[in-house]
Amino acid sequence: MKERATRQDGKDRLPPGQYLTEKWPVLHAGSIPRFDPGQWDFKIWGLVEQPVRLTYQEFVGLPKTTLRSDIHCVTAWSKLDVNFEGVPAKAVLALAKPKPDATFVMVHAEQGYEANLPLEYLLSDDALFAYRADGRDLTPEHGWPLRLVVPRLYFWKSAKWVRGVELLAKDRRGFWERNGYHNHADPWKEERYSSPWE
Ligand SMILES: Nc1nc2c(c(=O)[nH]1)N[C@H]1C(S)=C(S)[C@@H](COP(=O)(O)O)O[C@H]1N2
Ligand SMILES: [Mo]
Repeated sequence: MKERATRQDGKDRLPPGQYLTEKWPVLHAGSIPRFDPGQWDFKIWGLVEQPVRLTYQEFVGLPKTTLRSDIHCVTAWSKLDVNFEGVPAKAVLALAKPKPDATFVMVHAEQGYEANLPLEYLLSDDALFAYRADGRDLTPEHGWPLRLVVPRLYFWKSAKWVRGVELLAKDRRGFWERNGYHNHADPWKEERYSSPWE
């Protein structure tokens, strides 16, 4: 009974140093990009058998799913049980057939934003390219028309306004990772900050 109460409370789902919020703060570098459905595309390239380019219509035509995720921002707020709707990252990547030596990805978003992570996080069942949250289209400030959701890492890895994925044999640092954030970013290990040379 006690454990159940705790779970409902959400405390056992709160990583160390985080506090719960009901609100959904907006955080990003730069400005909110303009979305032009005729120009928008989504690309997968690098270490793949079959480089892929999808138009917006093609992307939103892919089989979709809904996933309930907790999100943890490095600035210490966490929000539980967000219902994201979109396309499983695993299914998107499968279109390009990653080569066996692909072990890392660089996620590319508008205005040159990049976030790096091990490929296994995108191949796991909880990673989603999302266009809706809690029953509504994502708002522009939360990443419309498409954002990544990787719930097991701090939220800066979940690129908003995402436009593609590059598959890599060797890790390379993304935007925040070059600017003092941790390269790996596991909230349960409090991997918040690091120097670029570490
Ligand atoms: N394209 C892009 N995506 C981004 C960022 C950014 O600066 N640009 N910031 C990241 C950071 S630091 C966080 S905490 C989350 C915040 O997402 P939210 O504004 O939807 O809460 O987006 C991430 N995705
Ligand atoms: Mo963040």
